[in-house]
Amino acid sequence: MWQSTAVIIYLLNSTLGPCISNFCCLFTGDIHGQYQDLLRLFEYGGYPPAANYLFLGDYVDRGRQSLETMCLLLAYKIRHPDKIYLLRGNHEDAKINRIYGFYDECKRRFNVRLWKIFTDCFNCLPVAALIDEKIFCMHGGLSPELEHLGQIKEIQRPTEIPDSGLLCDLLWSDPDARVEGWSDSDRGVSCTFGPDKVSEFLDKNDLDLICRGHQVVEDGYEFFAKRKLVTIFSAPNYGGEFDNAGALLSVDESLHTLRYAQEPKLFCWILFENFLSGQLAYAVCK
Ligand SMILES: [Mn+2]
Repeated sequence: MWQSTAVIIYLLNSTLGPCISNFCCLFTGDIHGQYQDLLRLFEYGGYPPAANYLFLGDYVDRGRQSLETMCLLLAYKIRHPDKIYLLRGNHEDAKINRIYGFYDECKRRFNVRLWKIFTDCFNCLPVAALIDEKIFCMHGGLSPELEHLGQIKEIQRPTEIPDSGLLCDLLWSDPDARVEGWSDSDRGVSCTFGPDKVSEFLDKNDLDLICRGHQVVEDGYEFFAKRKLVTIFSAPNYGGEFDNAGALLSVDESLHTLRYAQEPKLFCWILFENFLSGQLAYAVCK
């Protein structure tokens, strides 16, 4: 049954992952097994199919309930395939979740075979999404090897995550304001990129915004490169060690319409919601 689930997900998403039009949706960052917070997030944003969701990866590891988190998200994916999209994070990888908690949770509560079946499923997940041809989404960030989006379509799935190269960078890289161009990452994997690389990539591909997760940020969201990139993180009080907020990012349909009706390509309106406090912050991205 689980193998067939993996195949269903693989078939439902094209090789680039979702290329969605007119998709008024909530973007969601790292969850990391914080299942109770995932439920609060749904309570705030609406349980599928009441709202559309794009999850940016890192569902498992660190937190205590990776299994519940993954099972609920997959169940929604099967039940409402056009309402929820799950991208792959660097923790949806056997090499990583063997060490950081998911393997142990599967083994303790069920068995190692279950972990292997999840590995097969993770190897099928798409790695990037494109919303309305304007918002480019992935878990980590840009890659020095990435020139145009067509290259992502060529990545064959199922696949493991290699130690370097395009696929690795999409899931592992980070923005760094101190960097110009590309630099080595403190993570020891992949690289960091400066604001110049964000602008360059968006201009070249006629995009408005990069939306990614992967880094814990104090408010649950954080801009970079003059609001051309945003980091979303949805695990509040991450691991019990941080006092960060968790955020959802929503792109509103009417504002989208406004954008295209009045100032084509100029504005991207975004509403940030801290789903724990209910605090709202509005932002306009040029
Ligand atoms: Mn990550």
